[in-house]
Order: sequence, then C-alpha cells, then structure tokens
Amino acid sequence: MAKKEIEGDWVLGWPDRKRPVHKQSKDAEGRVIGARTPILDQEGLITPTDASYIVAQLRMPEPVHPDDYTVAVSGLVERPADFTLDDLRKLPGHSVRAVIECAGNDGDFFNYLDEGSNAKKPSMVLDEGDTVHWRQSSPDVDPDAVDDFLEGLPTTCFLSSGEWTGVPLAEVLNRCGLKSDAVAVRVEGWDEGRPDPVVQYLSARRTDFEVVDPGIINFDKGLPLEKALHPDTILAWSHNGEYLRHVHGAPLRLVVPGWAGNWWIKWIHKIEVMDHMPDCYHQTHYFIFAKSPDDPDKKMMTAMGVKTLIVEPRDEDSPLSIGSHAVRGLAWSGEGAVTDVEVSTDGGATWAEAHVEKTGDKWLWARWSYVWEVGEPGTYAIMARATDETGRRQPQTEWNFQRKHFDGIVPVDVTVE
Ligand SMILES: Nc1nc2c(c(=O)[nH]1)N[C@H]1C(S)=C(S)[C@@H](COP(=O)(O)O)O[C@H]1N2
Ligand SMILES: [Mo]
Repeated sequence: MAKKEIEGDWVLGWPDRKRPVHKQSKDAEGRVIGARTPILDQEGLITPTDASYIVAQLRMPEPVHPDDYTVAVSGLVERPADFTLDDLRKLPGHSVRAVIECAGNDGDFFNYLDEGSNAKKPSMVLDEGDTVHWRQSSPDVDPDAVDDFLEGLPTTCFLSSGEWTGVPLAEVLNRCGLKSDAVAVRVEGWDEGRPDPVVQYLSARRTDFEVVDPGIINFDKGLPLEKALHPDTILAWSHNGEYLRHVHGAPLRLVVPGWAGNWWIKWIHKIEVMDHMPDCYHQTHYFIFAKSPDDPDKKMMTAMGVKTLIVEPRDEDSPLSIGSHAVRGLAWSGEGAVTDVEVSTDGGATWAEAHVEKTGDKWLWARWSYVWEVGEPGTYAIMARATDETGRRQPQTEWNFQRKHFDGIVPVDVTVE
C-alpha cells in the first residue's frame, strides 16, 4: 500500500498535514464558477468551506453588498414586506447541520452499475489535472459542442455538509401573515440566464430530444407549503461559522435539509406565496423523474434517497495486506437519520453490521466503521448499504433519464496479497 501524501503547508509557522481543498473551475476573469469536493479526504462531519462544492445553473451573478440588501416577501400574505439582513437577524435564529448534495451527483454510476455496460468506473478522487469544465449558460447555444463535454464533465464529488445559521422561512412568512389559501412558496435568486440545453444533454447523455427554451430566467423553485414551513427550512446568512460566501449565495440562501441541492436557492431576492405550484424551469423541465424525455408521467424531484459512501479503503489503496483493515464511510438520507449501515466484503453475498456514530443531527451524514479481518489473498468487492429511521433502505431511486438522485451501492474493488 502506497504511503499517503500527508505533507501540507506551513500553518502559523509550523508544518501541517495536507488540508482538503475543492477543485475549482474559473471564468475568463479568474472568478470561481464551480468546484468539486475531495470527499474521500473529509475527516469528521463538516466539510470545510474551502473544500465544499459549488454549482451555479445559470450564471454567477454580480455580488450585492449586505448593507444594500433586501428580500421582498409578497403574494398571499396579509402584510407584504421587504426585509434587510438586520431585520432578519433580529428574528429567532435557527442553525441546521445538513448534507447538501447536487441532484446529479454520482449520476455516472447508473451507467457503471448497469448490467452489461462496460462503462469505466467513475473516480471519487480529484486528480491534479481535473477541472470542473463547468459551462455558464449562454444565449449562444451550441449543441454541437456536446460531444466535447460528454467525456469531460465528471459527475462525482458534488456533495458537502455544513452548518448553516439563519431564521426559519416559516418565521418570516408567519410575521407577514400567511393566508390560508397558500399552496407554494416561490423563492427566486437574482442570478439570471438562459438555460443551456447542453446541461440537459450532458445529464441524460443523449442529444436526441428537444429541450424547452424558457428564454432568460431567474433561478427559482416553488416549495410545497409543508416543506417551506418545516422548522429546519431556513433562510441562512452564515455557513460553517462565518458569513456566507458569494459563491454559496451571499447574503442569503435557502437551506432545505434532505432535499437535493437545487432547492437550496442562493442569492435570494424574492419570496412569493402562491395558491398553486409555479411552473419553474428547474422544477418542471429539469430535475424531474421520468423514464424518457417524452414520458407523460413526469415527477418533481424532492427528497434524496438513502446513501453510503465508503471513504476507506479506496480502489487506489490496492493491494492490501492480509490482516485487519478499517472500512469506514459516511451515510445519509433525505428523510431523516441513518440508523443502520451494513458492510459486505464478499460482493453482497453476506452483510455485517457496522458501528454507526450517532450525532443527533438527522440531516447530517453519520460516520460509520467496520473492522475487516482478511485472511486470504484474492480480489474483494467491499460494499455498504444504509437504512434510515423511516425504514428506507438503500437503494431507493430507480434509473431515470436525467440520471439524478443516484443512491445505488457502489463497490470498492481491492486485491489482497
Ligand atoms: N440562485 C441559485 N441558487 C442555486 C443554484 C443556482 O443556479 N442559482 N444552483 C442550485 C444547485 S443545482 C445546487 S447543487 C446548489 C449548490 O450549492 P453550493 O454551490 O453552495 O454548493 O445550489 C442551488 N441553488
Ligand atoms: Mo445541483
């Protein structure tokens, strides 16, 4: 087993271990427009901000100074109002620790696990050369460029965890006097752009369908009222113990624990209470469950499934020696705390209980570990599967043509000598 690279920077004048840092993609001006998380390098529960992934579907907007910032609450409320950041900070606060996972994270594993496919195994390791190859939406859509991107854009490492502090959305809505015919809460960012069909072609890995062109839009989502009023759905200005950074939606973003990243609206400038579900592009045309682009039975994507990530050992650690090895990882669910993790070292034939570290944070991942005693040389597939407090066991999500919400069981393949 190769010795891990642990040497890092000098911190406060003393040598220090290597710290996990995300892999960034930048625009022509050198500003960050996307990033992936070196998730296998995470220790503990919270992803450091410098290692957290970054996604913007349209274009990164210009920043707004927090002193000039207001968010407008309108629609089906008795008292429409504009809130400054100071107004919000006077309300009863709430902090949430949660996993944020992009709906498309690990989408390539659908292809990899597809029986009979000879797709290359997607890598969880960010290599020196990796960039995000992120596209910013542009009015000059060039579907011919798709092939260049199909190979280039990895789907792994679009997940992080964090601690967010803010105020429950429900608190703000109730102060404005929520009307009884409210059904949905539309939250809008001030970022705008024209959705690039290439994003959908990349997601589906096919180009033989029409993508709806809504023109130039703001990024928005219409939360069903029940999730909007959940006490853990918060308007957050702080992330991991400091003010939110611009790339993560400063000054104010929505935190929707359990639901995929696309619900966590960044750069919020408008909150509108409605008596129907709005027709948001990233809700009715993208981020939908369907078997094909013309499937009449399209469903909105909301909560994530149940999922486990093995962080040790890695494929790259092969060959392992005969003896005792730690198998460990992270497990999370979109609908509550993970209660059980089982490990198999014989490719799924038999399963054993792993130790699950309990934290009391139901939206956060749980760390788990298992000691594997291996006495025979050979080739081994190490697998893990999680069960949550509602009894849902991994995998929950079926293949869908946009390849979203992957929560399948991915083996770590190692040899023992
Ligand atoms: N306003 C706005 N909010 C947004 C997006 C966006 O494009 N615009 N992208 C969403 C998507 S798809 C994801 S996965 C998360 C990513 O959040 P992060 O960049 O803080 O990790 O933000 C979500 N919120
Ligand atoms: Mo996303």
